[in-house]
Amino acid sequence: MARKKIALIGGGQIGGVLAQLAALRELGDVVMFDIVEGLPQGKMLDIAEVGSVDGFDCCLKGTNSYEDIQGADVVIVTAGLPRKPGMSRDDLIEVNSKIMTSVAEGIKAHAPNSFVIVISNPLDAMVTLCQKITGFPYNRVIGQAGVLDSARFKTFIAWELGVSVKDVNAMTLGGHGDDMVPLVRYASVNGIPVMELLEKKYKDKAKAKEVMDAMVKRTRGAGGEVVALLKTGSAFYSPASSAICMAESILKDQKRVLPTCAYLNGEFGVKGFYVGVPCVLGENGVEAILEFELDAEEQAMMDKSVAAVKELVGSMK
Ligand code: A3D
Repeated sequence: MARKKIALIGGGQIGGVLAQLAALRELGDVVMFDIVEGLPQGKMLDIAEVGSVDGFDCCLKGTNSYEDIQGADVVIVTAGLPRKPGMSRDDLIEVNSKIMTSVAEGIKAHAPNSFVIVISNPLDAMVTLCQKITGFPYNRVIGQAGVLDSARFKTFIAWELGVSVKDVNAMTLGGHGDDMVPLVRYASVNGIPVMELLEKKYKDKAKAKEVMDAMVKRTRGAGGEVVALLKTGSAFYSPASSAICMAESILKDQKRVLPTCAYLNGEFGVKGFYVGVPCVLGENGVEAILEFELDAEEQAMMDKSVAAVKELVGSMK
């Protein structure tokens, strides 16, 4: 059986970590494309030369030619500018739309059977554009945002409760913007509702709510918090890990349930837009969208988030 092939479009900060993680996990052979000459070649050579130390054996190649992505099973797109302090993700739309247009044309021409995972921002708009230009079926074009947003939410809960992050379960829905929807009602520590644990900890319902509200706020602004600290770019380790988790679920047909920016056709009351929802990811990409009842407050937050996505997508020329 042929080895799987992963193509990375964009060899910057996230692209480099994606390549290293894909190699460490031996997900398949990896090719990295970038328009900067020498950058993808240098990064891939650097990673390849440590295979004997890390114990991986896969073919790693850097390229400036789309022809080299031929036969890719999964393509992960990070091409595009990242945010600088003071910028919102939406400020990137004009420049990154142009980049995404050329990237999607390259994928369409050279990896027509691939599954595409977009990371470039503004995420919801870039996934929409990528699907439109490739013309690939919706189950084959998705975006990474929710795995990371949920991971951030889980991290803050674990820190607050002093428990292992491995035992925290929580999820965010909606767009990858300041209006994302962290689901408080379903946040749990091995099934025990987080709100119940907070109320026990503080012996005060109002205080527990205040603490949770602060975690929700920090989750919504977590990307910006990293940008403000780094000053020269945005988070890169965490988005790379998150996208690799999605790619792995597809490549190994794991059928993991992961919050995914997926095209909705009526689910959660949304039709014709890409929005973050829990999806089963397997060998056919998005194999199912797990729909469930939102309460009035959650639905109102979802509606607000979806409205922001619609406005963002509508602003694309
Ligand atoms: P960066 O390190 O600047 O890398 C981007 C790379 O894209 C550079 O190496 C460029 O040379 C390359 N590039 C530019 N134009 C093209 C093109 N036409 N074709 C191919 N490659 C090109 O950025 P980064 O890796 O830190 O971030 C990449 C993107 O991910 C940005 O848009 C970020 O905003 C976004 N991002 C998304 C998340 C999510 O969770 C969704 C998180 C963090 C960053």
